[in-house]
Amino acid sequence: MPKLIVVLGDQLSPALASLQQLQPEDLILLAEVTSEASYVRHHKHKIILLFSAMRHFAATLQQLGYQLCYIRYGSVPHLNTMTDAVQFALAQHTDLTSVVITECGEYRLQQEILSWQHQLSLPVHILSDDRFICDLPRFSRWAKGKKQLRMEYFYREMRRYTGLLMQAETPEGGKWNYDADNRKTWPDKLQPTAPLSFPPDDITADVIALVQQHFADNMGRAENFHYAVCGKDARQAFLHFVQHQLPQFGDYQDAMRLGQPFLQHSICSIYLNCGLLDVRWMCNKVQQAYQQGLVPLNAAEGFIRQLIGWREYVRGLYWLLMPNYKQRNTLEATRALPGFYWHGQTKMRCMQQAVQSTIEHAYSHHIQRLMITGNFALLAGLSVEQVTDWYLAVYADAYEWVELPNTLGMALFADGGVLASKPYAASGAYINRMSNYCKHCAYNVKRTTEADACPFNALYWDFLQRNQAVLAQNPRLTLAYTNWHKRSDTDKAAILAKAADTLIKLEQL
Ligand code: DLZ
Ligand code: SF4
Repeated sequence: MPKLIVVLGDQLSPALASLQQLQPEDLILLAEVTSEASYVRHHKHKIILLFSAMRHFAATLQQLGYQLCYIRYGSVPHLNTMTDAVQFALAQHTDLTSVVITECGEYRLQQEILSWQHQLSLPVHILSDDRFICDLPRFSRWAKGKKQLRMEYFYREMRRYTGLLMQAETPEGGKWNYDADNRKTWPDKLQPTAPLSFPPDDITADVIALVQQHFADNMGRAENFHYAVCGKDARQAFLHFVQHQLPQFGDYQDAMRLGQPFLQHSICSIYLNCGLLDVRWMCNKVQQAYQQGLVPLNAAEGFIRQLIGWREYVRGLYWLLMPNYKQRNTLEATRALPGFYWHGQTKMRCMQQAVQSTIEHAYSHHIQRLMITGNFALLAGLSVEQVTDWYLAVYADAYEWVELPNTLGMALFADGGVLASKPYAASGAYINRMSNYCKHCAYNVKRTTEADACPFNALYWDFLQRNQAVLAQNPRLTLAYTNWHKRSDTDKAAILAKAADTLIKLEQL
């Protein structure tokens, strides 16, 4: 009974649940379709990565002797959606008797897939995505009845469940979390190790030409694409990280440095989230490096926490809380996203650096995303919808299951504290402590109301003042509000006036 096995652009894993059912008579469908390529204005590198990785994945399956229907972008007139692609494949291959797909990563597309049950005259089987360690029923059981869904407790359960960095029931080293050791600033003399980059082969060169032709106005330059596009290269990139960067990843994971977009970050979320890397394999490599004495515990634990803790937790929350989660806007943030999020031309050095690496690489690291572009959006009250669409579009590792909780919940506090126990709001002082940006900035980080004052400073106080009704009772903000209320009325008025002026002139910052 031949089946149609549909594989999506972020499901490029040989171990994918639907491919585990593959029989020689089955047909595998991969399709480059307009709707997926344009539901947000994806960065050019994100489209190149996925189309090229899809073509490489298809070529490997074909070499193994499997039958494929691969639809190239624009090759079939009027074929726009995944549904169109499935109908096209079924019309060409009338012997197929069922459709099999692994559950997808976005609510939007999941609704489309659910509609196949009614639209197609064949049974449709949607399989659980066991590339994640915690399946969705297990996450729901964990969440059930809890007043607060804190990542730390979920993470401990995942450590016990996987046995990673565990000595029987005890966490390695006696503590679950070594984050307190992971906030060092970048030393002047230290040179970061560059992540591995991969020159485009013929397949990628074809895709680059396609993206230049059809997505010319999207963010980024197609010519400087340098990511891995197959599992073998992605694994090599990750092993390079483990050997050369992981030893210092922990210490400096929150640091930022002028002209250094990657520092000791792995950038492997780009590969992991489209299926080129396997989360269990990555964690085992990190654990082995720790056991062999090659990396310190704070680095190994910090990295493994991102994968089996944070990543699995945001995915669980996304599916638990959608579709309502996407509508949340607790702080009523509606201001239009300023143009510099797209072109990077701003005198604020920190924003310019974060947006520039986004434009150049479809990447910026987690502190740039949270404490620079995210923090600015939070302080300025930028539209939750526009900000979340921006993150989903511009990062090569972004799919809604991971992007929405991180942006709407963590960075913008729009869920009112489901995900974070306080808003990650910070003035310029934090950015100055964790980077050398302020030394290279037209604004003065020590000033708040003067003409050259750092915009983050007045906006920070204005954020607290204008959201007082929602935030003042938060125990983690008591000190911040006490400091605000200690100020004289004249000071407060001057700061709020400066913030109002800054918000009017956002485009000129
Ligand atoms: C992001 C993306 C893009 C740009 N293009 C395609 C595509 O043409 N075909 C495809 O199967 N998938 C693509 N994707 C990834 C999907 O949007 C992704 O599977 C969903 O967002 C669910 O995570
Ligand atoms: Fe950013 Fe302010 Fe520092 Fe300039 S002074 S880099 S705007 S924090």
